[in-house]
Amino acid sequence: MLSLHTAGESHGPALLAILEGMPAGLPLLAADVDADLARRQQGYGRGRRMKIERDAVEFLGGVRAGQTLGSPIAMRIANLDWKNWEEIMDPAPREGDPAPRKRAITRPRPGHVDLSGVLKYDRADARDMLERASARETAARTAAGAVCRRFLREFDIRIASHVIHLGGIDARRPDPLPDDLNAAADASPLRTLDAEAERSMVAAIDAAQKSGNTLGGIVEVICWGAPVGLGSHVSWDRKLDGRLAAALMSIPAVKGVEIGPGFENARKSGAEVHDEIELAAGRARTGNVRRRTNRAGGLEAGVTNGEPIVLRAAMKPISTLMRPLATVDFATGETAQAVAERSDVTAVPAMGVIAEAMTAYIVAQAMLEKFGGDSLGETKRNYDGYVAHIGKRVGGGRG
Ligand code: EPS
Repeated sequence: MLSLHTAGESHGPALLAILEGMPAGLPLLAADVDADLARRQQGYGRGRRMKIERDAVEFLGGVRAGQTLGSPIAMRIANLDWKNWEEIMDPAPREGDPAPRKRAITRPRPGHVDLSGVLKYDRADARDMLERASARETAARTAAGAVCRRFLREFDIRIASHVIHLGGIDARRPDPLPDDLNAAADASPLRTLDAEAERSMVAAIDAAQKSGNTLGGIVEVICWGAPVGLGSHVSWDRKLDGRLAAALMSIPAVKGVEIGPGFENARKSGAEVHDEIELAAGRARTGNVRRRTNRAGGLEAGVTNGEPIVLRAAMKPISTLMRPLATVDFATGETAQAVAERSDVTAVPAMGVIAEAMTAYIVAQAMLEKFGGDSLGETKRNYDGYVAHIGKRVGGGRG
């Protein structure tokens, strides 16, 4: 079972990811990972922190001579801002401890972990929680997702995303989407494909910044090339739709996930929603059939049906406001204004890249569950055998 752990605080020395379960023999370069780390750092509306960081991966284990070894892949991403925070984040005790250190936070932000975290973990300084709740952690997930993306590429599975809404502004979705969706989205400062909407979004971000406010939005993630049969209907926790939804929902500030046009489908009748099936020669990976439409978003009963997997993730506005909301100082019990730490106005474009990473991780996990293998060659043989078999199933492979 492919598993992922991350560690590290936002202003600590580094972020770490350990990805276990990748087969041996996968070609893997730091550049494969760094490309996605750089994409995650982009996006109009981010704060000064992104000017400090230059995210780059260091492989600490699991990779040799440009190939995976089958052992846990350990990755480190340095926090360049650490040098400004050593005194505050030092793991060793310092004089004055355990009293709260400088920059202690006792005025919790509505919408952040601050207050629930202080109560739950019984800490005096909300920094003990917020440093880990920070979306900085998603750099480690992005690194792991990049390894998964490299694995999926061996099976012609591609994942890309674009921003379809930001701060009250909808972006038109071109039909068909560009062949290289990520290249087109990455060329936009907001990772959107609608130039007019992009201009309005930039203006909305500038206005929010001026008024000390923040903005949320929605991204669409698409995964092409997954074979029919990933995930399973047999048990609730094996359903791939549920696993993808949980993975996307776990991204900081994501409060809604949709598979295909899930909410719109609920308002329609069955005849308007379900995707009719027809024969399609030359598509062995999908059983030589296809759906005339893809309103299921590539998933039926928690199982991939061979059509593109289409996911949407909705992100609330960032909870650190420069014009703060009312709160209670938990040290004094007095009414106060929430802390206003340096932050971003919006991070929706970055969230799309993180959502791609989480999707890559779950799809890679489902691929390895189905096809297994200790080496990439073994996984490929298992995959090829399955595809050759399902290609012959419907009508004896007439397609
Ligand atoms: C974040 C606050 C900001 C963001 C950060 C997430 O950082 P800082 O507190 O250092 O200004 O820039 O995002 C990242 C550092 C990142 O790499 O995405 C928060 O509170 O969640």
